[in-house]
Amino acid sequence: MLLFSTSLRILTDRQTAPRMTDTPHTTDSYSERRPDLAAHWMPFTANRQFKAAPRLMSSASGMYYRDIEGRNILDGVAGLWCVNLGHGRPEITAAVHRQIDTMDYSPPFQMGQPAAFELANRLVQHTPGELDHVFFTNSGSESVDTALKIALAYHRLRGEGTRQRLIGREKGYHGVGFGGISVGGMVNNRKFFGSLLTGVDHLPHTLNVEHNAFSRGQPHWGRQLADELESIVALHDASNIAAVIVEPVAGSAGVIVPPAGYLKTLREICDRHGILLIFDEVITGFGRLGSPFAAQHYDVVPDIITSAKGLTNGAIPMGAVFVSKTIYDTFMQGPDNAIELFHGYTYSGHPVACAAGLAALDIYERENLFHRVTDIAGYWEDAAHSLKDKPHVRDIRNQGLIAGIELEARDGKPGERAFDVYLKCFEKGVLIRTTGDVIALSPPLVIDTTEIDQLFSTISDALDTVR
Ligand code: PXG
Repeated sequence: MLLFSTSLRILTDRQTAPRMTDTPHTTDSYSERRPDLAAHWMPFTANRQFKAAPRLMSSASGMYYRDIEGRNILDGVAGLWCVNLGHGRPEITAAVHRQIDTMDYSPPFQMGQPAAFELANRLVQHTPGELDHVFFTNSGSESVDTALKIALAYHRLRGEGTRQRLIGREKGYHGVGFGGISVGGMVNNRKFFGSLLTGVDHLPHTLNVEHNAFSRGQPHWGRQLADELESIVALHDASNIAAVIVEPVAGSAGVIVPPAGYLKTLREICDRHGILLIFDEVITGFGRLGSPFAAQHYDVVPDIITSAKGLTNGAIPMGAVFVSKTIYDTFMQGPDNAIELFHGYTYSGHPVACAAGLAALDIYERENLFHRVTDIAGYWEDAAHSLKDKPHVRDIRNQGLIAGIELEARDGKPGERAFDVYLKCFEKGVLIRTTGDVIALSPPLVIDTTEIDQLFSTISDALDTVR
């Protein structure tokens, strides 16, 4: 009897529960009220400045957010480089709802659930070369740490356990785990946190405004910077180097596009010395450059790709690390009952994240969004470079559906001018992102030309008014 009444109650709740898609603007929702801001320590945020003048989003649909004041805000950055399909895709909402309703969680160690296998099989249809195995994580940072650990363990399994050095690049961003900040090259993300991983070295970054200012797409100067890897190999000896990790296009450091030929040269040098090449595609993956991955766009196949963000359209946290068949097979040796890799997360391949990933992948495929950027990249490039003669503009860089507009810094106050532009754009209903004095743009891949015009004309007006 008790059982019967419980299930009856659940049924009734289900029947009367409002559908999520019907409720984004209800006034009794906590998302509409201004909360007490005290307790939340916000990430990568000037907490005191923000809390004195908060910007609070309450709903999102398509290309637009709405904030709690009811203002529509064009999303020029796909949330944070992640909402590639635009906001509020009903198929993703429905898939997440269905999955959480059917099975909220199941442990990923020594057992599985079908969606993780299905998602892995579907994803590797879009990866380059022989990158046909997937390890699931919950973020880009975890993907990076996973990739670095796989690289180290791979060499050890092959009897080359001296290959322990990891090579990153100046200005690189690989998330915030200790592995990621060690190979990363953004000083503020490193300097507070002690001695980091040992045995890390860095390539020089490839940003050079003197040679390459206002390059459209890939700059022509700078391929030779990849040769610096040979110097690093000469210094440490290849037998001590496990992997090189780079972002194909650096995002967080302010949009740094690889010089023509640079990534190919890195690949050649890695091949020559048995070093694994890892592409961190957390922002370049999932259609951002007009191919599923930057690896295809640049025609350079790495040994490992790290990803996250666009994988689930940002709806549910998830990351994925793609590894080559060679790497996977190296682990699949020894006794069948031995765990091959002592690594994983409670939420690796979480069923709800997998459901979001599968629904997102359906949309990428059905709407051809892995390739859509090729159609609009030219318009995007022209629109970005139309700001060339605006006040304070020092450089404009672009690739795929990414643009970076670098401003001259105010004397002694780096980042302040760009942040003023950010605030002005927000007031005018456009969300951009700034990193230092670079405005970084990366809208959802579904942006149309009218919205591109709105984005750049708002920035243009803001540049005319900031001092
Ligand atoms: N690698 C790369 C290349 C990234 O861009 C990460 C790793 C870490 O991902 P998670 O999911 O752990 O945050 C990122 C994240 C920005 C900005 O400056 C970019 C990211 C994160 C925060 C801000 O636009 N990318």
